[in-house]
Amino acid sequence: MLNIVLFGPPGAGKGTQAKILADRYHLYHLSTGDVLRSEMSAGTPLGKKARGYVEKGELVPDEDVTEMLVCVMDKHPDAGGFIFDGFPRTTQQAKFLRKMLLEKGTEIHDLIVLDVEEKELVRRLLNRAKLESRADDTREVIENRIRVYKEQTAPVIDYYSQFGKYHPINGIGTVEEVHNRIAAVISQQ
Ligand code: B4P
Repeated sequence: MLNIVLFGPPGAGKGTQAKILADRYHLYHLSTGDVLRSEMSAGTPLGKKARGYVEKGELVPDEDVTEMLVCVMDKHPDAGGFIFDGFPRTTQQAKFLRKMLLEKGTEIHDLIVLDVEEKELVRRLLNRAKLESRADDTREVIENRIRVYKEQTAPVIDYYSQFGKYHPINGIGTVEEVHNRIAAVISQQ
C-alpha cells in the first residue's frame, strides 16, 4: 500500500497534481475539499454545517472532517493506497491519520509539500474564479485561506519532519514539470 499526503497552501496545485498521481500510481484520490463540496451541494447535515466554514475560508472542525474521512476510506477497502489531498490540515488531524493508518497496518510514506509564493497563489485562485464559481475563490476569502494555512496548517510539516517524511517540491512551473518533480520523490520508495 502506498499512502501519500499532498500538502501546500490553497492554490499550490494539490488537486491538480493529485488527480494525475492517482491515475499513474492507481491510488484512491481523497480530496476532503471535494467531499465537503459534494456534501454542501447535496444539502446533507454535514454539508450545511461545513458551508459556514468553507465560504469564510475557515477550517471545518476536526471531528467532522475526521469522521467524514473514515467514512470515505471504509467505502474503499480494496484501494491500493490513498492520495490525501487537503488532509491533514491541522496537527490534530495528522495525529488522527497516523493512528488510524497504524491500526490498519500501514502509514504515510511521503508528505509532499508544494511550495508556491503567495502572489502566484492569489493569481491562480483569482484565475480559477473566472472559470468556476467557487464561493471561496474571492480575494477576501483567498487571503483568509492563506492566513489560516500559515497559522493552523503549516505546523503539520513540523509534525511529519520528525518521521523524516517531508519532501518540499518547487510548485512553480508547468503542471507536467511539477508532476515530474513529485514522481522523482515517489520513485525513491
Ligand atoms: P480545498 O478544496 O482543499 O481547496 P484548496 O486548498 O484551494 O486547493 P485546490 O486543490 O482546490 O487548488 P489547487 O491548489 O489544485 O479546500 C477548500 C476548503 O474546504 C478549505 O478552505 C476548508 O474550508 C475546507 N477543508 C478542506 N479540507 C479540510 C480539512 N482537512 N479540514 C478542515 N477543513 C477542510 O489549484 C488551484 C488553481 O491553480 C487551479 O485553478 C489550477 O488549475 C491552478 N494550477 C494548478 N497547478 C498549476 C501550475 N503548475 N501552474 C499554474 N496554475 C496551476
